[in-house]
Amino acid sequence: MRLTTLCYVVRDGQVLLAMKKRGLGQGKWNGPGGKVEDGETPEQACRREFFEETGASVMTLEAKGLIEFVFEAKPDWNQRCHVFIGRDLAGQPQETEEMLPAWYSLSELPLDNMWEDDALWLPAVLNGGQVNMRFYFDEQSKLVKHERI
Ligand code: 8OG
Repeated sequence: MRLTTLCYVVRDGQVLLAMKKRGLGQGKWNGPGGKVEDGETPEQACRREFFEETGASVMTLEAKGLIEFVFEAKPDWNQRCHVFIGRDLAGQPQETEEMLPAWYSLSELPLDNMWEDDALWLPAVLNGGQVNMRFYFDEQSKLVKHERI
């Protein structure tokens, strides 16, 4: 299964999200992140992806758990995703070829324009919690079931 990362930088009651401009999840708001390359730790991959997608560097990362995304009709898309909360940025997030970053209030997450499962775990993680869950999606990338892992 592909290893991936997600990073949510939190500052002053806001979280940095980014709208994915291409590929899996296009048009959705999400934390920056992506594939862990060979020889990288999830934390290294998280820092690299964050920089590639926002042009800023995240200084401090806190591991928040693991989520498995299972696409039964498209096993190539299956992922084991390491979730991080980030603090302290060097540089200003800016639009890149892949993502358009924006700060959202922690109390006004754009959940209608995020992956459907995010509503089930992201608020708790942003509130200091951990996540260890598996989500199953059908061929239209609709969430069909979930379980704790
Ligand atoms: O390398 P690539 O951008 O294709 O990696 C996919 C990214 O999309 C990775 O950061 C994880 C993220 N992603 C999914 N599904 C879901 C989901 O259901 N919720 C969230 N928040 N992110 C997801 O692939």
